[in-house]
Amino acid sequence: MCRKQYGTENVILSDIKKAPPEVYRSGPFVYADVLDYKNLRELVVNNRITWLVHYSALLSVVGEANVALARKINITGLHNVLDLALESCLRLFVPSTIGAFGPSSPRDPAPDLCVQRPHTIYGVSKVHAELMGEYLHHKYGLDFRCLRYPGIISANTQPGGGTTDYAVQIFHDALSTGHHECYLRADTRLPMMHIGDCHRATVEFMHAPECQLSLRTYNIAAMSFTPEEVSTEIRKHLPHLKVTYNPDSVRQTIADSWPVRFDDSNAQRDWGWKSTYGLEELVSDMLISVVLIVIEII
Ligand code: VAH
Repeated sequence: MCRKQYGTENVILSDIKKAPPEVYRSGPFVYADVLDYKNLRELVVNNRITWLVHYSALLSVVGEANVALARKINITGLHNVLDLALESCLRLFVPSTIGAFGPSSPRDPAPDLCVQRPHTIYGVSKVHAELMGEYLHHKYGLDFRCLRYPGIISANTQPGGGTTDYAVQIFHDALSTGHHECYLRADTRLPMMHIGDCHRATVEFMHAPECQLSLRTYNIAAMSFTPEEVSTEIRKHLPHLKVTYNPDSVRQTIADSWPVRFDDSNAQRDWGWKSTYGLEELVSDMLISVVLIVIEII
């Protein structure tokens, strides 16, 4: 979406590992390690970067399995990016998450401003990112912008060690084996969003005039569903889908500490946020997208 808006050659994707062929062929792709400040600075200076969109992080479940690495990537990596943004006068977008809330937060719905005492290193690091970004905005004028994403559902990404991964895997299972074993209880409701809405929200928010923003960090919402509800919607297309439930204590405990729904009224009022994918549209699009990926692979 950014490349449509700003031109392919003006948007550089980066990672510490090789990109899939279709990503590599889509435009500029470089190596960038958030723990290597010199590497980041060279990229910014050599390419006259103006916006930095910082997605590197260990997600909720994988972070709990490797707290030291999560702290390095999610906090030290973030500080490198914050320092570079100040040094090079960059505008900075950093995503936060429903994981930035905890069991003592209002859960249904969770507003933008409330108690945030998450019980994961992922959540703690994201609250830190929110607070550090807002501090540097108020003290030095850094154009820091942050959206709290729901669970993002995309056919093109492999589950990345998150608590919401089931909501991607179920589509692949429905089209391959016809059976999905869910690691959450059937009634576990979580905020979710189609990748198309996520990308559009991010670009629209980055574009929003500064004068319209009453906050630096906003919740964005689209839908909330349970494993049972998404399974029922998939069965409208694939009646044979069988789902068994085998709750995993780590992921169930994390999910039970997160908001059930987001209040995103500030994003709607300040910069006109409005989602376009509901559960029906998400399921239809995901099934088509996963089929197209399978066809491409064959
Ligand atoms: C996770 N998918 O499950 C991520 C996300 C909203 C949750 O941050 O950890």
